[in-house]
Amino acid sequence: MKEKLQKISEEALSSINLSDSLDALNEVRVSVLGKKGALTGILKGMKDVAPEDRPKVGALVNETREKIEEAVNERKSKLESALREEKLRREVIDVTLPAKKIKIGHPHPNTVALEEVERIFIGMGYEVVEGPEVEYDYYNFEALNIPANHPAKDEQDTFYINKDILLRTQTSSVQIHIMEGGKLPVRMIAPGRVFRSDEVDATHSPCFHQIEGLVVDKGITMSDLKGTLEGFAREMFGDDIKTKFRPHHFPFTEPSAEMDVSCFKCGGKGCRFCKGEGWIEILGCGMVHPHVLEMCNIDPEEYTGFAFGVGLERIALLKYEIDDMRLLYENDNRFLEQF
Ligand code: 2U9
Repeated sequence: MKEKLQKISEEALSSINLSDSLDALNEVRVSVLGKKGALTGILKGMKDVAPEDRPKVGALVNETREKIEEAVNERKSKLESALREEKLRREVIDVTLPAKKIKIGHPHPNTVALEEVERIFIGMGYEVVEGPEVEYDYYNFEALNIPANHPAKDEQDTFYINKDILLRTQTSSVQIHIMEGGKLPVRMIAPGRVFRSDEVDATHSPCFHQIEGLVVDKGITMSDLKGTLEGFAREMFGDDIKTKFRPHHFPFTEPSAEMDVSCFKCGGKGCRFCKGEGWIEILGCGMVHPHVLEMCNIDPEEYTGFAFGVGLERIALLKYEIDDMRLLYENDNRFLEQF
């Protein structure tokens, strides 16, 4: 028995010293001290040992177990400290390396254009008002003189949540909410995201931004509209530009017009930028339709108003001479960094 234990002990100690990883060491430990291990096997065989020899053999087995456990623990702490040292060597930080440059972002061209438009209108006493992007069909269409089956509903096809609720196609619904509030006079702009089920191309996107304006007061005329929008165009595109109003049609304004500015690249002679026209279309506008005022409980005999709408992306593209709207949404820093 003594020889058997001696053999187990020698083999175990040699395997322990040869273990080169914690896993290998654990395998050795289990093979000797585990449930089915060699030493445990000896303990299980104690019943076959003569009763008078049992205390001696028991003491010998315990001694061997203690020796092996001690060797395992010693080897374990050696392996662990070697691992720790190796980790420290691998994770050494070179404090002399140059630091990574922190890239500082800057406003998106849309934001720069929006802030410029807001600055100009705030300067003229306008309030900036925002409203919900998810709207009732009533506020987006009906209240703007676009009843069910009106052809304008086709041009402004959008994403419907259900038959009464949709993603707004224009920010005009914000003005309707304000007029319904009944606080007159109104002098406001409503910037925000709008949605249309349009295919993406160089000039269209299913999601873009508008800035709409509304003035309602006693005695507001088309001259107020022209003077205000001419003033805006001069501040935005330069003092030398001329403006031109062309008759147009919108269901929510009567009369309606589109405003062009003389090309600020060529001064109106005609160039690649204005496609040889000498003029660039900037916005749509008109006198608020009496029916729209009536639907908001405003008496069109007492109050009149004008309204306008500009596409924010259109302003940003013109301002920065960008020829494809998609570039504004790709978030490619190499592009955005230029502005
Ligand atoms: C109310 C009454 C009237 C807002 C207006 C336009 C003309 C217009 C376009 C500009 C470019 C839409 O984004 S775009 O395609 N908008 O031409 N918008 S008048 O008229 C209103 C608004 C609110 C209560």
